[in-house]
Amino acid sequence: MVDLRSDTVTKPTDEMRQLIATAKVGDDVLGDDPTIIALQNMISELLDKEAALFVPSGTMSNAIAIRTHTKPGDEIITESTSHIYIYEGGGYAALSGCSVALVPGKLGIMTPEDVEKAIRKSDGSLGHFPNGSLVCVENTSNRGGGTCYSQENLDAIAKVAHENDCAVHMDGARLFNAAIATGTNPARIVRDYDSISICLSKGLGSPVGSLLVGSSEFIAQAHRWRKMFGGGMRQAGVIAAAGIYALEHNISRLDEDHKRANKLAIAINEMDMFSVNIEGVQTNMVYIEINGDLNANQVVEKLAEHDVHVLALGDNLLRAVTHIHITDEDINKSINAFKTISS
Ligand code: TLP
Repeated sequence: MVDLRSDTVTKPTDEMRQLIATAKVGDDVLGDDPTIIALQNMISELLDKEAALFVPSGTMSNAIAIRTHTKPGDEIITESTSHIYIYEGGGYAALSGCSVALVPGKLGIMTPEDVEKAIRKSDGSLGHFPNGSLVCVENTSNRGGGTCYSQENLDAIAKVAHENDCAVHMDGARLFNAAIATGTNPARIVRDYDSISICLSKGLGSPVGSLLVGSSEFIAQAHRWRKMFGGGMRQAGVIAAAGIYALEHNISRLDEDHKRANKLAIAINEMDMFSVNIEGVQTNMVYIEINGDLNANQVVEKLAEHDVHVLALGDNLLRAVTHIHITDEDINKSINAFKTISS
């Protein structure tokens, strides 16, 4: 089975399972799980920030970040196709009491000018406006196609946010894909960001877990919100061990996923029935538009007959994502399956 539905489908490899089996654990709610402490220290060092918090998921990590940075009645500013807006159940509203100002993006990427335009302040508005207090930037942008922000743009957005008394959070679920694709040190990418969420359970191949990273003060407050959201985990060193393995072994290999996604994108784009915006294929994702009579669900079913699995994300839109289990052979098999349907 070639499973291109998401990079979240990855399963721990034998080497990773070995570390899971032998991990030293403690009670992390009491603060004494040595493996979690080691993982949190590792990511803080990697991103050159003071502290980090291990959490169950990327969604919870973003939710905790939003709750920590804002007050009920505030507004968050984010791109119109961001995960925080589309795929997190409206958590910013339900869990943080925030409204959202949406910024249009090109392939999911915002400009600092558009971010500035979207920031509304309660002060000076006769109380008409909510208080924009947090800018959220997704890098890579999932719905943008797995696209990367330029460093100049990231720095400028952080500057605009801070000049307008907003904190700036990065949903870096796939930050390391961005780092590898742009050849930039991850610490440099997030230098001006107040908090960063990274996912261990996507391209990095861990079974569970995300990390929220920031200043010691921010993480101390986030720790309290993690408790209230029910995200405190006890002997979770068993999954943190997988995270340590992932950070040590699975970052540099992301380049292979990017090359395979590129090959798949170019081949599919040559077929009459499908088109891919190649400009948007910068990391491990391929968004495919269907031009023929079949809709996305029908194409998904036909591909499944060839044991190739992708996600339908709209009437005419498919997504294929490469990851650690996808080989060159799998890419060839997928190209052939698409060809059969297209012909
Ligand atoms: N993305 C998943 C789905 O939820 C859409 C996927 O298959 O791509 N930020 C970004 C940018 C994400 O893409 C995701 C997951 C998350 C946050 C949430 O992570 P989890 O699934 O751990 O809550």
